[in-house]
Amino acid sequence: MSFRTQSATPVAARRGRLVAAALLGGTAVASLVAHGHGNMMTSTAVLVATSGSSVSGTLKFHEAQDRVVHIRGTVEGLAPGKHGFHIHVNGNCDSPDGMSAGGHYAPAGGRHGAPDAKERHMGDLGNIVADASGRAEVDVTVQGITIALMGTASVGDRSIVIHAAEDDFSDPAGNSGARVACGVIESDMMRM
Ligand SMILES: [Cu+2]
Ligand SMILES: [Zn+2]
Repeated sequence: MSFRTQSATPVAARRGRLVAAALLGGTAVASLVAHGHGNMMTSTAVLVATSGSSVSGTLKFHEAQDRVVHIRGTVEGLAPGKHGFHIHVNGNCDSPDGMSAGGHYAPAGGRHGAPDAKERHMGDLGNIVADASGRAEVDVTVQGITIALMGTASVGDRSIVIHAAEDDFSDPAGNSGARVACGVIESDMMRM
């Protein structure tokens, strides 16, 4: 967890700038950020392969109700079978091994767990399942997070990481192995 501490300052600064940009970016954007009109809020994570991996994909985040986020998309280039996937704390996929994304997003703490477990990190999403051709369809609904850039459970400008192995839900990180792809969760409003 020392890594998270080291990276906290620059990431916090970047988040602050993004929020400021959102608030200054015009009436429509400011109103969406301030009021969190759920059905208008979408984000996208473009998954980029880490070094030695050929995993790619795109995940769309849609917050239809406040703090109910639907994540949908396709991931390709995987080994067949289950792969852990989580929201990680830093919106930074720059390092070749994906470690720049930091640890699991866990603003309320807790032990690592299954998505439906009583105790879990907020970013614990379970596993995706790749078919024989290495393709996984992702279609999950996550309660208790928001894609808004502000708030105590904001996953905006954080990252989503796909792992080489199955998440077995053991603490601290589910034994899910190397990071094979990483994507920053970016608001679609910021991309326009
Ligand atoms: Cu992870
Ligand atoms: Zn976790």
